[in-house]
Amino acid sequence: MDFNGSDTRSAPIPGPRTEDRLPHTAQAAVKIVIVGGFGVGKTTMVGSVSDIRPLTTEETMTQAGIGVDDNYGSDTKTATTVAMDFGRIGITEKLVLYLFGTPGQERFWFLWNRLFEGALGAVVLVDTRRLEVSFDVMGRLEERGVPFIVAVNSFPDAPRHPVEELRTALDLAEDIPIVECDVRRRASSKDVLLTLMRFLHSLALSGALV
Ligand SMILES: Nc1nc2c(ncn2[C@@H]2O[C@H](COP(=O)(O)OP(=O)(O)OP(=O)(O)O)[C@@H](O)[C@H]2O)c(=O)[nH]1
Ligand SMILES: [Mg+2]
Repeated sequence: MDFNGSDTRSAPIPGPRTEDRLPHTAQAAVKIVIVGGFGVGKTTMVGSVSDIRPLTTEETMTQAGIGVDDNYGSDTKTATTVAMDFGRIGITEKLVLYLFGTPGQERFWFLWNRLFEGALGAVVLVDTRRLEVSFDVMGRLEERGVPFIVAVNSFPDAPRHPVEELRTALDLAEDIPIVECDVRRRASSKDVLLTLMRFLHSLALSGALV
């Protein structure tokens, strides 16, 4: 890149790629956040379900992070989100969701409140090996008045619990949906988003969504 300010011949800034343009049928767009603890699969979910190439802010986890960063599962995980993930999916011809994945490392949690601003709803991604992180996550969403559903990302070596046991363990209200998913699969991630949209719709109908 040429940083010489006197050079007026620099290449024009490229416009949006054709495939990134909003479909002309789109009439409404809503913001959804994907939130959860370290390494639960937020970036994977945004990447698997997005219609456009997702924007990610992943940094390689290095020796420098030892003792500072969480390291659960880091034998297989080499990168972590430091700001956010961004993607987009058309749920119907008219409705488009903008997806914002949050960073999971505790030292970046201060960014969450900004990411929650203007969000219509959230997906709390849960790993059953580390349920305790979810309390912080759900507490923050409740404080901000962002309705959420819980999606259990089923890692192969994670313990399986019946949904009602999970509901009790997470101290979740009866009406909050809990779904199982494999965020590596687009269809599974899309099902999670559809569940959230149905939940938000039912809240709107009951007058609980203001
Ligand atoms: N086996 C299995 N691996 C998964 C699944 N979902 C994600 N992974 C893997 O688990 C790792 C964690 O995924 P990420 O998407 O980076 O998790 P994250 O929540 O964005 O992580 P942070 O941004 O660091 O908090 C990646 O190596 C994924 O390939 C799953 O459902 N099953
Ligand atoms: Mg991530």
